[in-house]
Amino acid sequence: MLRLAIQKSGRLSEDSLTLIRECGISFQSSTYKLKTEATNFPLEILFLRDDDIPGYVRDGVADLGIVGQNVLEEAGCTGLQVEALGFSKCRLALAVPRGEAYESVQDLRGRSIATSYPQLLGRYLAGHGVQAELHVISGSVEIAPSIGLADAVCDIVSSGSTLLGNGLREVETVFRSEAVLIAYAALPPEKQVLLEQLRFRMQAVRRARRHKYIVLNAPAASLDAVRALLPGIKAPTVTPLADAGWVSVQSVVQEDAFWHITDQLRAVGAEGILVLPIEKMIE
Ligand code: PRT
Ligand code: ZN
Repeated sequence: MLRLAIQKSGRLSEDSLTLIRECGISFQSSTYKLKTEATNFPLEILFLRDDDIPGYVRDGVADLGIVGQNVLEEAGCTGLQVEALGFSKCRLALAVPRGEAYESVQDLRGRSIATSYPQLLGRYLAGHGVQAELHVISGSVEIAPSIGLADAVCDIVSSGSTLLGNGLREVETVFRSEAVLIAYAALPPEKQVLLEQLRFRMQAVRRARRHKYIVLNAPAASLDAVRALLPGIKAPTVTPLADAGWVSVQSVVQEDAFWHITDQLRAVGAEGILVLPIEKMIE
């Protein structure tokens, strides 16, 4: 039985639960339960504060965990990462009051900076040869300059609206982060096998999210041009339509290139284009 620690309630929780469910793993969860067992995979899920997850996995109390890279790095546990998961993307950034002149990180020499990430920030500043005074606070970091606690802040940013709402301007990216799967370094072989099964499923889910299934009609004369645009996993499926001179083409296309490719497909005569989500994708 694998024991996986995920965040109980916060920004990682919902996406972590969705990923596990999309891996075909069923379990019951409720707000009050701090652990649950899957019904169709040897997996126990623990619900914890995200800050506690790296330590639990480092010490082998949990076999696996899902946590932000920012928390993992700050805890000094980077070596535990086995898989990037592509959600909860954010950055740890330095910000200064909006009206203040700022040219480079050298301007922070001797200034005070409020943060919950002293390790990551300390390493970044040392890397730039800057000595500053760090005020370590555990939350509401963005308020620090306006109440005279610090000259600048270093905190997690995703949309940037919290900085904006507190009269701050983002000036440097200290660290880029996303959710990652982490594992105990000394998993016994039988748990290692289960971990590989879980990773295989997670990769299939993630690959599916990055792709779409596309079905279209095209003049047979355009088939070479359509094939060049839609190489598919191996090759597209091509079937003749009841109308002579036309074919139906089915293939897979990357989500981020989709609109660009669609424009090009239309330019070579494709029509009746259908796009469908893919649930799992195994190459
Ligand atoms: O209770 P627990 O300790 O488990 O949770 P927490 O409050 O420590 O963490 P939580 O749930 O806020 O965040 C969990 C993880 O989500 C973080 O460690 C990051 O890896 C990731 N993440 C992604 C974020 C954000 N986006 C984010 N925007 N974590 C925090 N924020 C906060 C940030 O601190 C700031 O206050 O949101 C605000 C900024 O957001 P924007 O959109 O206004 O820029
Ligand atoms: Zn936390």
